[in-house]
Amino acid sequence: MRRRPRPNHSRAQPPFSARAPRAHVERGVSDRRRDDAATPLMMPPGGRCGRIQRAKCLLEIRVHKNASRAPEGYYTYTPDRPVDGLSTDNLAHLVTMGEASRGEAKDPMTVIKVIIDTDPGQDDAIAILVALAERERLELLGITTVAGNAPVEVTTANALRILELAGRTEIRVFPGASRPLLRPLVASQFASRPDDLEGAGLPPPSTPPAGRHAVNFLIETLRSAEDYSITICAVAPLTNLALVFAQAPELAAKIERIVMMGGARDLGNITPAAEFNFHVDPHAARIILAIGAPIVMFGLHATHQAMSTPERVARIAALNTQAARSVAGMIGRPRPGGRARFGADGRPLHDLCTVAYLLWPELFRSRSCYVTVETTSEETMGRSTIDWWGSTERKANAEVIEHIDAEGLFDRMTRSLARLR
Ligand SMILES: [Ca+2]
Repeated sequence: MRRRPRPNHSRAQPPFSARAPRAHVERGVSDRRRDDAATPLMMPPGGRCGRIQRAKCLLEIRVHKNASRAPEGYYTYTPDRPVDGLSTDNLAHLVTMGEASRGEAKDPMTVIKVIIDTDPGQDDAIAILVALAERERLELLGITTVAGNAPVEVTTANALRILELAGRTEIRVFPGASRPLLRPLVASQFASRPDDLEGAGLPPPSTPPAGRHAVNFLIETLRSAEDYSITICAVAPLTNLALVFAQAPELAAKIERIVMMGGARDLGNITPAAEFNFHVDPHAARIILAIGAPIVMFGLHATHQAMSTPERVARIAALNTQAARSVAGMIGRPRPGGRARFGADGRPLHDLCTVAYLLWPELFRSRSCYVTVETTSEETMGRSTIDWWGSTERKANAEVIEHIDAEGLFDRMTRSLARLR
């Protein structure tokens, strides 16, 4: 599809009311183009739809007959930033300005181009496997690794082992940053493990990593991409991405969205205040939250809903494929203290949520919030500050996931894994 020129709102009167009510994201609106193309968003006279992500010009809006000044029909619009409360009057204004155009309903099913930035990690591994299983919908351009769960040499080897498990060694793994931007790599319960794919039963990799650094791969890939065309699943400390956007901030325009696992609305896991990924590289997290690209954030308050209970693990194990045996072997191991911490036996599959969000957005509910990260206090280092109630009145910079349909998530994830060998 040919891309529309980016509308220039700086010269025009902003078409959206600054007083538009702060609204929760209508579930799936930004992904309607992929998942619900046959049912365009209906906008009644005087109606208003929810928040719309900056996205490719694939959002379809059907306006009812007699709806304000905009004639009945389908429209496409390419917002250059997330907007709240698109109304029929706004739409009429956009049509007048030539920024929205009337067209026919069409099937805009597209393949999502994805890079996974990761530090495998068992839940990273499962996220990668599901992405590989859904190759018709996700085009995995490459995997970039970073120090986090383990040193980068180990996370790189683990990424290669996962690709070999799935028989997808044509996908390259690009080793990235070996330490956070400003702080030493945190020695944690995670980093102290020699092999964080314990239970997977995987041999050392036989394929080598790519000879290019992750940051160079990311910059070159983004630079040659169309605007708003690349999605990044960021499931590790954000060091690589911070280095990319520090070097080339203009590349934020190439990002369709960054779906990240990081932060917490409630308690931390690596410290009382902070979640592991944000704590390991808080400065990188702070940089990424400010680059201006659409961000979807999975904090611990959300990912703790994605629990691999014994029943769910048993359903995966019953697939009895190579991949399923590895997954069940990793997440079926007893987790001491799991029930006390999470309210259920098992472990949360944090990173899986990011890939699942791209595939099945209807399973998630979110809220638009301003989010930043603490970088000065040692006691709360890496704490995510989420303006849940809008008390600062600062412009939202992230869709913060609030609720996950966990049963739906595990059903679909199990079906995906069944497609692997
Ligand atoms: Ca991870």
